[in-house]
Amino acid sequence: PRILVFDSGVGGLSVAQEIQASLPGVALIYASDNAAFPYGTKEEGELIARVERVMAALLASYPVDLVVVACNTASTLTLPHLRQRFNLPFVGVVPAIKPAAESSQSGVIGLLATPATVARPYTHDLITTHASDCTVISLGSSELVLLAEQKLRGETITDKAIAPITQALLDADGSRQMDRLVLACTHFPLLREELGRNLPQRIQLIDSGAAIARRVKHLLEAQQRLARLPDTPEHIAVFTQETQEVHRLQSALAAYAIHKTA
Ligand code: DGN
Repeated sequence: PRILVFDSGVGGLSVAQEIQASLPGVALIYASDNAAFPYGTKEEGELIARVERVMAALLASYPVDLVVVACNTASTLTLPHLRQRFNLPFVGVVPAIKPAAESSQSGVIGLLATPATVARPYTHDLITTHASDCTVISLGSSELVLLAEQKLRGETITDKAIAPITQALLDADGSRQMDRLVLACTHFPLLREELGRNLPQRIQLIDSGAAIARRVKHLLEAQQRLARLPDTPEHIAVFTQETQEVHRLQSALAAYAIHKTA
């Protein structure tokens, strides 16, 4: 089987990594819509149209068994449209508010996402449904998305760059009770180390990657697609725009055994 893992940039690699760990024999097509990066600042109608158009082009070139929309910003908006238009299973990545609320001892959880995801009705519904008895401290950051992209291009991300963001969360949590932080943008687990270094130890970072990998495995099993898998499937990466930046990603992609196509 082949899976398409889709994001605006490199954030979906945090999800691709979890899928590779749980399903080592499944081939991945990693698709980055870098021509339209970042998604977090796009108007809603524009983003829906963009994602549908790019998805149609990708699926025409790369037939796959399942699509993972490895972007919270796109998933919280476009999934119903994609499911209606394409006859294929779509797995979306949405904020891990439920596990965070369930495991929090203090009842105070943080939500770190793009400003778009923080503002989405979908996200508010998740909070009402799963965290109604919690205090949720939300912070939207576009800066962190850029920092994750820079890290994968080989740059060092300093505490000086991260601290203003983590400090804003801590300031909002004046009572110092937050004990879970939902990383609700797929770029952010790529900065897990840097974020962790700048937050007190009591705050556990929670993302959706492992749950997505479980869901993908379950769906492929149900379709009986997991028999006789190759030992080393070929993973490829495609970009909607060829830029200098894409070339600088080569070694990061190689670390995931993903090869860029021309
Ligand atoms: N990786 C995307 C997400 O999970 O929301 C956001 C990246 C972006 O385009 N802003």
